[in-house]
Amino acid sequence: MAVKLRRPILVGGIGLSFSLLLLQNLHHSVDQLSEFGVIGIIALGTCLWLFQRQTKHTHIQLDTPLDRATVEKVIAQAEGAVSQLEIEAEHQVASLQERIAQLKGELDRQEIHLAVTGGKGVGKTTLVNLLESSWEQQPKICLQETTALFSGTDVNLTAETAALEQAIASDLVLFVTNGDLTDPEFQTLQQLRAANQRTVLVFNKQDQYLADERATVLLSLRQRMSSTLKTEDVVAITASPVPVKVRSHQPDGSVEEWMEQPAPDISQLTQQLTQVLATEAQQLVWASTKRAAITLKTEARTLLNGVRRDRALPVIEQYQWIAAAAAFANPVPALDLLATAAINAQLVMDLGGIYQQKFSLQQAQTVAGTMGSLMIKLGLVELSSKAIGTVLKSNAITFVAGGAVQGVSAAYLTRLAGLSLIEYFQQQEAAINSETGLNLHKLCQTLQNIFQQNQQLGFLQGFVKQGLGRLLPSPQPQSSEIA
Ligand SMILES: Nc1nc2c(ncn2[C@@H]2O[C@H](COP(=O)(O)OP(=O)(O)OP(=O)(O)O)[C@@H](O)[C@H]2O)c(=O)[nH]1
Ligand SMILES: [Mg+2]
Repeated sequence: MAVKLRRPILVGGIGLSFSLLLLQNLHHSVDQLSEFGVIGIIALGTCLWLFQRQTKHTHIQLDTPLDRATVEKVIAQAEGAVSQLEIEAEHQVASLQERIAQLKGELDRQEIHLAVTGGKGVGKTTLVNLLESSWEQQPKICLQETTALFSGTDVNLTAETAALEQAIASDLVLFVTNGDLTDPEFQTLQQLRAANQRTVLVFNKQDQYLADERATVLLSLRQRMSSTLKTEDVVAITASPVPVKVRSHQPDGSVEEWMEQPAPDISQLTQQLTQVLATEAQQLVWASTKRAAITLKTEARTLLNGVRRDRALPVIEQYQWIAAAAAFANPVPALDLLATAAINAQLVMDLGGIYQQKFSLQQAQTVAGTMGSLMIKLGLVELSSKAIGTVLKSNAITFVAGGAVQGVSAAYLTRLAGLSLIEYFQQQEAAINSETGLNLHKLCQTLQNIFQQNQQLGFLQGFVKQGLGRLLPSPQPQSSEIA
C-alpha cells in the first residue's frame, strides 16, 4: 500500500522550514516553549490543507423514511457492543441488556410520547392539561412537560440539557413560544432538527395580540423556520385566554360591564396532531427507538473504549521504553530513522489486537511506515527532538549522555504514535476494515490532535525527567557501554 503524498512532501517541507525558522528564534528559552503551540497550529493548517480535497461535507440527513429493518439493525449493533463489553470486561452489563430488551419492545409501541417544551411560563402546563382532557382519538398520546428552557442560570443549565435530551427522546416535540422567536429558541429548534426530531412549533397566547398582529407573528414564525418546518407544523393557539371585559348598553341608557371568560382554542394544534399521527405514528416511534438505540450503542462503546484504553496504555509504555533504549544505545543522526525506530510494527499489531482490528505483520509494517512518514512530513519528529533538546539543556544537566535526545525523542514519538492509534481505532466503527487501508486524513488529524495535547511544557519536562531516569542509570549492558 504505497501512500501517495507527493504534494504533502512539498507543503510539509515548507511547514517544517517555517517551523525551524521559528525555533531558531526561541533562544532556547524554556518559557517560550509554549510557542510550540503556534508551530502545532501551522502544522495543523498544513494537515488540513493536505486533505482538504478529500474532505466530504456531511449534511444533516432529514426526513429519511425509516423501515423496521433499519431500526432493528441499529438495535443489533447496540446489542453487539454490549456483548463485546461483557466479553472484554467483567463489566456490569445487566442494566444495558435490560435496555436492549426494552428497545425491542419499543418497536411495537402504540402510544405516542409527546414532549412539551419551551421557555418559562409560555403555557406548557396549561397546554398539557388541555390536550390530556380533550384528546379522545387514536393513537393514544402520553404528554410530558420538560423543565423550562432558557432561564439562563448556570444551575439550570444541566436541567435544561436534560430537558433537551428528554425532548429528543420523545416521539414528537411540541415547542411552545409566545411570539417571535428569540435566538436561543431558534437555536434549540435547530438542535432538534439536527437530532432528526419531529417538531411542531406552537405559538401560544394569541389573545395577547391584536388580530392583525397575530397573523404577522405567525407568518414571521413560518418564514423564520421555513428551512426546517413545514407551514402546517407552525400552529397558533390560545390555551388560556385572559377574561375580557364585556360592556352592554342598556335600554335605560346605563352601561353594564362584566368579565367573560373566552374559551381556549387549540384547534389548529389538534388538527395538525391528528394529521401527523394518522400518517406518521409508526415512523415517529421507529425514529425515537433508533435514537435510543444509538444512545445505548454509544454508551456501551464508551465503556468499551475505557476498558481497552486501560489495557493499551501499559503496552504503549512498554514499547516506549524499548524504543528509547534502542535509540539511546544506537543514536541515529537522521531524523527519519528516528521515526522508523519509534513506531514498531509489533506495537501496531498489539494495539490492533486490543481494538479488535487484526493486522498481518505486513499490514502492521505498512501502518508503522505510514505513521513514521506522516510524522516526518508534519514536522513532528523535528519539533519533538528540538523541544526535548531544549528541555534537556534548560534542566541544567551539564553533561547529557550521547543519545539522550534520541532516546527520549524515540520514547515520545512512540507515545504519540500509540496514543494516536488508540484514538484512531476508537473512531473506526467496529468494522474490521484493514483491507481498505488506513484513512490517512483521519490518521493525520488524530496525530495532530494528540501532538497538540502532549506538547505542553509541563508534560514534556516530566516526560524528559522520566526518560532520563529510565535511560541514564540503565542496567542494560549496551547502554552503559555508550554512556
Ligand atoms: N393570556 C394567556 N395566558 C396564558 C395562555 N396560556 C397560558 N397562559 C398563562 O401563562 C401562565 C403560565 O402558564 P403555564 O401553563 O404554567 O406555563 P408553563 O410553560 O408550564 O410555565 P413553567 O412550567 O413555569 O415554565 C399562566 O398564568 C397561564 O394562565 C394563553 O393562551 N393566554
Ligand atoms: Mg409548567
